Amino acid sequence: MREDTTQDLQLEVEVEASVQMEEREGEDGVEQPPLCPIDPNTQGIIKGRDLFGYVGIEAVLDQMRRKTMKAGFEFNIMVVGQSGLGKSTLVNTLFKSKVSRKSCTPNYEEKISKTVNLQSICHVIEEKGVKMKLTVIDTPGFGDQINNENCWEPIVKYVNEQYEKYLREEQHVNRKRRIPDTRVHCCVYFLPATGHRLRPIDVEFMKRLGHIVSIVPVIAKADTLTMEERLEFKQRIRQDLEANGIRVYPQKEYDEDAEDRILNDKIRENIPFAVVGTDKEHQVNGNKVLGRKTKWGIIEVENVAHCEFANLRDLLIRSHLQDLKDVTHNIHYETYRVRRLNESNANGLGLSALSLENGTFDKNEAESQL
Ligand SMILES: Nc1nc2c(ncn2[C@@H]2O[C@H](COP(=O)(O)OP(=O)(O)OP(=O)(O)O)[C@@H](O)[C@H]2O)c(=O)[nH]1
Ligand SMILES: [Mg+2]
Repeated sequence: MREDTTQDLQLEVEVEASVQMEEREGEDGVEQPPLCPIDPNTQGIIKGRDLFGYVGIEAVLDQMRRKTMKAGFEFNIMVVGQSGLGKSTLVNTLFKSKVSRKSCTPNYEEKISKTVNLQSICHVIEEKGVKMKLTVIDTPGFGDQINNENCWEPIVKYVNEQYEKYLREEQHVNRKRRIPDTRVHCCVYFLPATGHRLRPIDVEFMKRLGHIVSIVPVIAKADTLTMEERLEFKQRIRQDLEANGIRVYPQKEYDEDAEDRILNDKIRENIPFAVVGTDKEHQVNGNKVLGRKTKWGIIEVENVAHCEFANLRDLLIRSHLQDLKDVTHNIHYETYRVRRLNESNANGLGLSALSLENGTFDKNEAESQL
């Protein structure tokens, strides 16, 4: 009891002293030496029961957490690559794997067939009260046509269309409080495990995509590679990516600090992830595991000793989800926005219709939305 009174008194003295200091400073505009010496060890940090100085800034984190939990996350991944590399299978693996096993039970029992249209698969996943709307955009594979020239166009068009949608929403006079985000936050690009190096078509495709979206390359059907082949192939792909100036995620120039750099360097040393996909579950030691059953054993998809699917999933969801969203918003979308607004300023009009290369809005639709 006595202790408290003494402390209160002390606090009062401190407050009074600081008021006096302010007054003294203001008297003739010349800075005066402080009346009482400042303890160099505390340096103005508010400690313990100094409730007079407590503002509650740290509680902002709780506020942000509560708001984000209520609002939930939206995260959109796109899978791209040659036909038959296992894109649709990997999408199923992702939804069937630990990311969602508890919270959704997708009915994918029917056989996966060739993807002919771009399609979105969406699930709301909930873990410890945090909701995430995970959308995976499955795309038809390329490489089936005799002429594969411009096979990247539908993908580039789709990505840009989502930016355009967002931009138009942002420019509405009565815009929504929360603009639905359909922008592609990450593009998982599938490379065949059978080659020696990056193929010209992959170089061309990734070069174009790398300017508009974050690309995470993966080696598909990695169960066909031995451990040595896998290491060697990964290294060669990294060399080729660098030699061709292909920008893949996480990019060095967007590392925010030394801590980021250390974490991202590890990922950069490990890409492309060698993945295996499946939509089947098998019994291993009494546990149900996602795996591919072969004559010589079961390849466990979520086992890091077998393949790098779990590393890919951790990168996309556990460690870099927010960063992928930030890079999409602050870099890719921003580049798109600036270009579109410059174009329309140059025309002296509002947002003009998109050219084919950018998207598909026709002029009437564009005007009616403005
Ligand atoms: N060995 C092996 N086979 C796989 C793997 N993933 C998928 N497959 C098989 O590859 C075949 C094609 O798989 P899909 O998932 O349809 O391939 P896709 O890339 O979606 O093909 P498109 O829709 O034509 O673009 C199927 O028979 C799958 O069972 C894998 O990791 N390893
Ligand atoms: Mg498919």
